[in-house]
Amino acid sequence: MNETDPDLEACAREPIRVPGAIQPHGALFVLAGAPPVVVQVSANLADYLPDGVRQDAPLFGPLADLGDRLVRWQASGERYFQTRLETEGLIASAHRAGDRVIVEVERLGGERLEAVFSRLRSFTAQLSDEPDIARSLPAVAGFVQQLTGFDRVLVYRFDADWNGQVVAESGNGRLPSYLDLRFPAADIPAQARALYATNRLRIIPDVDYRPVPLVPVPDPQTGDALDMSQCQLRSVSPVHLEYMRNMGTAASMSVSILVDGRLWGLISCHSAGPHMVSQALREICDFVAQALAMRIAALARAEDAARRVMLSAVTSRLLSAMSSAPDWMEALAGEGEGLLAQVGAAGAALVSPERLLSVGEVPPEAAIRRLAAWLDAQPRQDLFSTDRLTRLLEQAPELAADLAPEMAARASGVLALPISRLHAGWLIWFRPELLHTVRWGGNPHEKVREQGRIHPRQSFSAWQELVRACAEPWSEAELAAARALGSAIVGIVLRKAEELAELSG
Ligand code: BLA
Repeated sequence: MNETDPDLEACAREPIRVPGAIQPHGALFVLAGAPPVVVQVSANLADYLPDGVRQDAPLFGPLADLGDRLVRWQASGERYFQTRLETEGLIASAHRAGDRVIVEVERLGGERLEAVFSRLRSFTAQLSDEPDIARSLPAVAGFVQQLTGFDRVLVYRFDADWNGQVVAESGNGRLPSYLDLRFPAADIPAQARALYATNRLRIIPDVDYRPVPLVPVPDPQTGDALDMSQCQLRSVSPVHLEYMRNMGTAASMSVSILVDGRLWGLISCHSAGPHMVSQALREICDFVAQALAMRIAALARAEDAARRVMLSAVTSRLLSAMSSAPDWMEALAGEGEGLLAQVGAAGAALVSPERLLSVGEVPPEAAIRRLAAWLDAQPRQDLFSTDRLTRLLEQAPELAADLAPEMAARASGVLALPISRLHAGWLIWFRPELLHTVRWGGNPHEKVREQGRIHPRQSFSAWQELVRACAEPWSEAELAAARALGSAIVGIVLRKAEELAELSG
């Protein structure tokens, strides 16, 4: 599934930042100028604030004090402002949108925050004790489910192509399990992902809500649509509401997990019936997602560093074996396990015009020679790698007949290193096909069309897709280890050639 598909482009063009309406679990007004005057309101404002807000006027009466506090906040340069309106039983949050200030109000939740904080304290201790990412995720899903009372809480992780997989789950059985299911990238289109990287939390307490329009819908002074990117009450894309109904969920909340500025995944929560989570508890969920994100970043860096140390130890062992032996190719092939460990491969071959030495699982000799000849004919590069043999064969259709059937199983992944400046010499590592069965939440190649508009899938039953001729991708650390070995080999080969020249000269 790719994003140049016209239907999916239409999805990605839906202007979700400017719906001109809110969800009804709160109300909103927009201030402009100094002293600030109310220029737009949500049509339901009187349900929340019967007194003190009138269009084209400053805040007055019971809200005059809020007006003063907002002016002081604006002068402070802080990004957000939040305050309780105790007598009204509301919480007000303000943020800037261009030169406008948007104020959103919601009812205060009844939760006892002291109890929540003591749970939060033991949760953060638990999170920092978990030794790896995999074990941190169920803890997070469990904590968020307990905290919010959603029927099902998922941790959803994006891959490099923005497809996603449910990697942890905590539920009460009321909704089906989605654990391990994969979902195609189109389910969360590009503009939604971009928005979720800046506004980290969204809630839809009732999928059947009636949108409440802004009054007036465009800005009365500029005629512009109100940019609601950072609003908590923003009305949601109708396509997505339909998707939720198809999933059998009446309420959802999702929290972005941003690792080093990139959307790593979401904590995605659902209930079968309408379900609201107070502003304060939502803030705590955002805090939990950020704590998890920091933990993921730290663990990933530690795992990468440990891997690099291990790989460089392997490199030194290979080098010392090579430099002390009379025949360096023989010596390298003799270090079978180390040679494979260098990049985490299942097989390796050393190819020169005269010889072919191999270790582990490799394709037949004729196929290796064909591949080396093809590599020789390519423009010189310090390394060639692919984790998809099919992609290599698209680049090199002339190889397909010889290689495809034999190579897929043993050599879906190829990493090739030139080992001689003089003649055709290659060190080629191979990885086997990762014939993994991928369970998709709905067929990603199926899309339902009606009257020219694309609809989210009706079916969420697991659908099986076999990923053929794909290997585990080569990591940055492994590519770096291959390069390090490559330049060391070239050095050793040169030195040996010089020694030889001295001896004979
Ligand atoms: C938004 N789609 C979303 C969101 C999620 C998903 C989590 C964020 C809003 C929310 O929290 O509910 C998708 N939810 C999932 C997935 C899982 C889940 C994959 O729980 C898996 C477990 N959606 C489609 C198609 C289109 C589409 C075909 O399937 C386009 C035509 C659109 N999805 C779409 C849009 C939004 C969205 C436009 C943004 C909604 C908004 O924020 O206004």
